Amino acid sequence: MSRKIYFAGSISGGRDDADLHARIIEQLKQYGKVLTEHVGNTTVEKDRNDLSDQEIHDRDMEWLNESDCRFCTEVSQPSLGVGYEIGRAVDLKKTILCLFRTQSGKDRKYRD
Ligand code: 6K6
Repeated sequence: MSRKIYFAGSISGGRDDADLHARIIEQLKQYGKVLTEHVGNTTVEKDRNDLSDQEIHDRDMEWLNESDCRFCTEVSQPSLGVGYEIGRAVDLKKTILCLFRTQSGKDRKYRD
């Protein structure tokens, strides 16, 4: 059975990295089924399918729960939702891989 991967990335936090997310998701597909392909979809807002915020949250948490100990995320674009999902993944004892683009310069913001 194929491994289930939960990929998280900023949506309301900003869609500047949507293309990058799509490329990461394409790569991740070599290793299993990515449950959250919509995160790389630039038309995610249109793909809402009339789900309420509560229904989106509950569906995402079900997917996070059933993912095979793998939670991947791109954190260069700060996002409350991704932060929340990282916290939930820690609680569920998932293996977490956070990717950060040093070229974004966002790590230097609070260092200097
Ligand atoms: C977005 C706007 C209108 O409709 C939508 C559809 N929204 C979402 N669908 C599925 N997952 C979502 C949606 N919005 C946020 N998420 C989850 O939160 C994703 O799993 C992302 O990893 C994370 C992004 O959080 P924000 O705070 O940047 O939105």
